[in-house]
Amino acid sequence: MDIRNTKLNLAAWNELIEASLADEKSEPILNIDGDADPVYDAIFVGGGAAGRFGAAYLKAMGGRPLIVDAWPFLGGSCPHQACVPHHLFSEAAEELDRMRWFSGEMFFPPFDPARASILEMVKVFRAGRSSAHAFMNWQTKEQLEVEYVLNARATIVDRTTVEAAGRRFTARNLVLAMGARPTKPDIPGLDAHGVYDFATFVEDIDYEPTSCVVIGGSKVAMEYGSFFQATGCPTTIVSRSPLMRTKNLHHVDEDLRRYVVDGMRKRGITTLEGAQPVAVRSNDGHVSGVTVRLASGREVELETDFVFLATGERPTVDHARDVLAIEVSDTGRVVVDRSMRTSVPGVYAVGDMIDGPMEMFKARKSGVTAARTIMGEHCEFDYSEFPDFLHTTYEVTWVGLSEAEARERYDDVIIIQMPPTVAELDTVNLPLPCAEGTMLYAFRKPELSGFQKLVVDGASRKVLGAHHVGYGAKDAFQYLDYLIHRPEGLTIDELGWMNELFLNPEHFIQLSRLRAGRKRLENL
Ligand code: FAD
Ligand code: KPC
Repeated sequence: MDIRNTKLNLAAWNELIEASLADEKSEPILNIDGDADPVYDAIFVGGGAAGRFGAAYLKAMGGRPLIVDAWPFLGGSCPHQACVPHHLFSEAAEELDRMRWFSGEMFFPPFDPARASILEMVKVFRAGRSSAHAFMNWQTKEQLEVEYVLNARATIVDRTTVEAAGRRFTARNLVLAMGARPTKPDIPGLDAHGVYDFATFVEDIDYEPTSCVVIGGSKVAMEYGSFFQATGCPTTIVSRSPLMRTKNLHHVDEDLRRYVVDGMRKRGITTLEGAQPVAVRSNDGHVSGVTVRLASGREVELETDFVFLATGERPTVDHARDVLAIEVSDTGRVVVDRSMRTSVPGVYAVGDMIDGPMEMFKARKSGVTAARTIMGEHCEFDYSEFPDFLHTTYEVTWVGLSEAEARERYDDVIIIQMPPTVAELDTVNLPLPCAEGTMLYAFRKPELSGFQKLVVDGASRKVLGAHHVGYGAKDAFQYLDYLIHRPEGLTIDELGWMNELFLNPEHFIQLSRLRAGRKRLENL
């Protein structure tokens, strides 16, 4: 279907996307300028966050990009199967958590678990997700003026040629932006009905689970496990590593970790750490349980009708590696330099295909880095340091060094913390942090009101790290990340002289101000 000269509105885009998704034989969607030079500056294979942002930037700089995507929409896995459903489920978990703790108190009705349906939330997501897709398609065509071919799998022919929708496209450069897909662990029994990963969960689940076993200890395991438990579906997480100690999370502070993981257990989640799933059992084709080898070596049988796999993702590299012979690391990531160049001249790789965190900031900025490099700018992107977050029923946010890391590197580490660690002070009853988003907890269930820690180098007075459990701090941490990683850093004096919008989610500005007057800093 050629839509080049048609201005579809959002409803029309929504309808076209839904119809294309529903019909395997649906036509490709072409937005191609047939009058322009047939050789593009770059073809982006994949129009997720990495490909879409790269293409938009290249166009903004005066280049001519083409995006090819197998899905009938742009934006990729984030709005279709990953970040957006994750946030929907995590927000539901937060609401449900409050409703359960305050069931029948104040204005809260008695909590009715029968109304907290996992299946219903998935259906809410499925019914609404194409609206964002529709906007991405409209914006990319009408505002960003990027050409694309959608609903068409690309075949890479060589480093300048791609086939899609029965046509051949050529470009001076190729940008691989094909993302990653969930890995399937090597456990017998995973083919049974009732076993899902994050992608098949939103696509296929067709019944209401009554209990859940999550396999894996990733962020996705903690996030989805917290949601399942919050709906009233008893959940067990089976993880080889302790939660939040998996190797792809950096700078996790131990006090923050303890608050988070204890909080999950307090809410009824069973965590089996150091444990290994041995087999998934089924009955009449539907999953009935998981055999698990515990850290002690003893095997136990967990009864369940729902298994959720959260064992990570692997980049989609096979096709590009086979055709182009690009270098791929042992971990399955395409090897690139800081400008996103692969080992093959003129071929770039971005987003989840390359090393580093599989996160949106890296996807989008790596796409932009490739675009700027192609357009002749010197551009390097170092993603070794970054702020991070996850959800349980809380929003958990951190940036910079943990306290332990800081103590390894600096002699005079100062901690500003709420609630503070003071021997024999009954902080369990302290309604602090009395922060935005936790006010009801602060007044009625003080121990649920979150945790905040700032790590400072006493000698230079520079902030080294910040750690937060609560709600609404993610925004601040994006800017803190920038400030503390500047060459000049951010001192406690500068932080304490900022203007807080009281009552704020994290109290670091006002707490810093209480200490900044001292020549020799002390803990608070
Ligand atoms: P994708 O978005 O996966 O795009 C790849 C595109 O390539 C797809 O559209 C695909 O159709 C296309 N493609 C592949 N092969 C071909 C081919 N041969 N021809 C044509 N097209 C092809 N990150 C955050 O920052 N915040 C979050 O809250 C967050 N939540 C997440 C929750 C979950 C459950 C998961 C799994 C991930 C989450 N992430 C989050 C990570 C984030 O989703 C990814 O890092 C990001 O989407 C990667 O973008 P990408 O463009 O590299 O890949
Ligand atoms: C909600 C939302 O922003 C949609 S997901 C983003 C896809 S993209 O802008 O291509 O990174």
